[in-house]
Amino acid sequence: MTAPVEEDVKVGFGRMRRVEDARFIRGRGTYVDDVQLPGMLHLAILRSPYAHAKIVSIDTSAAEAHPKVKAVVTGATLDSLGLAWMPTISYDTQAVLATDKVRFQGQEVAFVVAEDRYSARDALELIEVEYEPLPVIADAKTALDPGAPVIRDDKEGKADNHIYDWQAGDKDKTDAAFAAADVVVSEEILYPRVHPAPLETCGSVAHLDKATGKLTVWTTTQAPHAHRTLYAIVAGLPEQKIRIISPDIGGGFGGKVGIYPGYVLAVVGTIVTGKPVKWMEDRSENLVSTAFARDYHMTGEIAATADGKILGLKVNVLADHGAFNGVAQPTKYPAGFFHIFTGSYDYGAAWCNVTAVYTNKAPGGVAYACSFRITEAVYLVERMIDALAAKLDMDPAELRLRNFIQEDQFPYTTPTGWTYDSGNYPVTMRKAMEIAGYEKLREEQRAQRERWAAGDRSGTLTGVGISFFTEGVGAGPRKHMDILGLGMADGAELRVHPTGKAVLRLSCQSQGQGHETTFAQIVSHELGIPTLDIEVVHGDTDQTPFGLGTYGSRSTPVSGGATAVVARKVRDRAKLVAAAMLEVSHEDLEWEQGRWFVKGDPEQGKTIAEIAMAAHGALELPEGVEGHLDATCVYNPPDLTYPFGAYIAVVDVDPGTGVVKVRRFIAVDDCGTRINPMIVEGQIHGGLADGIGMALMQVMAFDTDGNHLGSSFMDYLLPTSLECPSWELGETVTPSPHHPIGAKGVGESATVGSPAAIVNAVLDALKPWDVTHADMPLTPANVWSLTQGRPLRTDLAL
Ligand code: MCN
Ligand code: CUN
Repeated sequence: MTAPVEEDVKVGFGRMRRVEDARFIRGRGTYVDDVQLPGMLHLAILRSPYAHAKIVSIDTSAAEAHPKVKAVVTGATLDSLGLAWMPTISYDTQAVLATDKVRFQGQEVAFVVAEDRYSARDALELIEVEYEPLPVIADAKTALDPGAPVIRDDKEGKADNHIYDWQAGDKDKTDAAFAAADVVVSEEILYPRVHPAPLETCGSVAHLDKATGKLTVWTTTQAPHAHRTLYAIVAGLPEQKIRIISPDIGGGFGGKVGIYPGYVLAVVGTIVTGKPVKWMEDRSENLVSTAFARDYHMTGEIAATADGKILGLKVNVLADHGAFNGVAQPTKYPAGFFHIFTGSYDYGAAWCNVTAVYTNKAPGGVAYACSFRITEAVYLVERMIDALAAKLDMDPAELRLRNFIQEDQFPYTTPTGWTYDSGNYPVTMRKAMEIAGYEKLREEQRAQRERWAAGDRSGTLTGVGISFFTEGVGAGPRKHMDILGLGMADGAELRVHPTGKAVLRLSCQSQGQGHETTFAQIVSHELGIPTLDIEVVHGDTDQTPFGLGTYGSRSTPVSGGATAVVARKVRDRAKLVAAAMLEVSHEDLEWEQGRWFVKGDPEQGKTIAEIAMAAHGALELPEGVEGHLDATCVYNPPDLTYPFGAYIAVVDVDPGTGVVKVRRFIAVDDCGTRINPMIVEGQIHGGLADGIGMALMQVMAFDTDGNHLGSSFMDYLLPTSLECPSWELGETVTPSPHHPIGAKGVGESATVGSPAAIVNAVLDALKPWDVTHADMPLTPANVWSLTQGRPLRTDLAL
């Protein structure tokens, strides 16, 4: 249903092909690994084979004797410099190189810098480490057992593996709602550990110029300014002497938000050797050690009346954070925005408790298209709604429609205190049902079940699954949201050159989302300058204003706001200059896209290009009006924006083999004003594919010794086009009332919303066996086992 791009829109919003693709499809992008500097050395990291073990001794002498090795550094060396531990963005600490013991398989133990990548790797083999294995916590459920081995005994006085307990909502009110309910349904729901697995792994090229004292780091980061400040704080380097360049990035998906030991080691490498040093992870390193997502063990309880009016929701979460708490969340919210778990429904009471624990697994980044844990929250509530529908024997679409927050209730404050900006959920839901042909699908299913009941069990069973999500994206506001004290506002800077061409400098950083196109489109929309005449500069701290970067789909809500506001500042300045040019009062001027003209006399006007030239020229300007048209702005968003959508998955399940095929996927998204509908659809396509991956294929599994069972793409499966149907997209447009152009973020919507639809669909297909529960990933083996030993119901009407 995606319309082809017949003709690119030239000015403002609309479909146009991405300007950055001109270099990407020609293989002319510049990624970190493309950076080559004279005399550059290569760094490789020795990683722990054990999940938990004491380091008895390390002998580096053979590695040091390797002819091409320039340096070998261990935790002990870093310790002597006070750099063995670094703070994480969640106010924890993390070992840069292990000193006392290793705490997860793949942890950084030592590094080698050598003349080439291969010699560095070879030399790793020459380092002798003696380990003394310790008992392992590989299952979060055992982390708090009495007598469990204490993983973080580096922390003074720490006698258990508890990280935090955190609550939201009103417990008493929720208990009262439950007491008054006709039905209560509870479910244990696991959101398994998954990995963002971007095309480009993580890496850095660090260069400390001894002559100038300037440290330049080309690095795979989604947040260059935040990295600069954190390097300054952690390493004690003067911030003006640090330049972070985040060049073209081959996918981030949240995995490139945090600061990993490898990044820090590249900096240590250049300091130690005096040469530029490159560190680039290989695929296994990326999978084993860098960023995880989810790992939420959730117990949900939902209360309702007999006719399906929801009264309350309770959730208890056990969160597995791995060996170091490195999860990126705004400081006030240790469990991110999980407590937007009440979903898209109107009921008065909700409560959640999140208990986080340490385990012997890799620590997390923000990780994987999550808008700070909303992925888990949406999955939970959408599974709970289906469980309730099954209990009440109600159609899951009907149950949702009966409980939606209504249009006139917006802005709507949830029972956990979040204010949704705008929405019209029933319309979006009905649109998805219409595209799906919902009633017809149910008829098809009924006929199929009758046929099975009558004994003809050939072919597959159809399942139809729904998920309706509301996300909260666009962190700040800065007063409420910060990371390590840095507020979440974004800067933008706009220069309009004498010839009317413009350069926009942004604090956010694209990892493939098409910012060079869409942010130019925002300026174009506001000023009428053709989009292709606007250059977007981002990803270089020396060239762009401060801001906290790209994640939580915050670029459009925050930097997009900054861009619209800065363009409006330019437009206001242009008005004064135009008034001087036309020798009229500025109050007599009116704007149309691209020009100011005299009210009632449209012939009398000046285009932005004419005004730009005059603003740089010798024209006499009115008192107080500066020359030029350049402007800057810092945008502090008043609140999050709340995109939403209705997803319907149609699956064919073969109960004999357990194979699930996603036959159709209908996604109706509402992200407010769409700047570039083609890019929005591309974001949704990617997220839906991700959803199939998580629902059906992906899991980071460990054995009881904490050995990682998915260190290559042979074991950790990614979805391909073969698993994806031809997506059927629809849209509704409900602008955000508090965003300058009414846009909400969309970059994570489909990843957040889609897994529940697929799981709900598979369970729907298996309804004849009364299967009501399954955990992701729904691999053939998992699905097959769900029906084993269960009688097939033959009385089933839907
Ligand atoms: N857009 C639009 N109209 C809207 C909303 C967005 O045209 N109403 C456009 C934007 O201008 C931008 C794109 O859609 O070009 C995504 O915008 P937004 O929703 O603001 O998200 P961000 O740009 O902040 O991107 C971050 C988001 C996140 S957090 C993850 S994770 C993810 C995602 O984007 N990682 C991605 N999509 C990704 N896409 C690619 N190709 N690579 C990743 O790593
Ligand atoms: Cu949570 S993944 Mo995205 O926010 O970079």
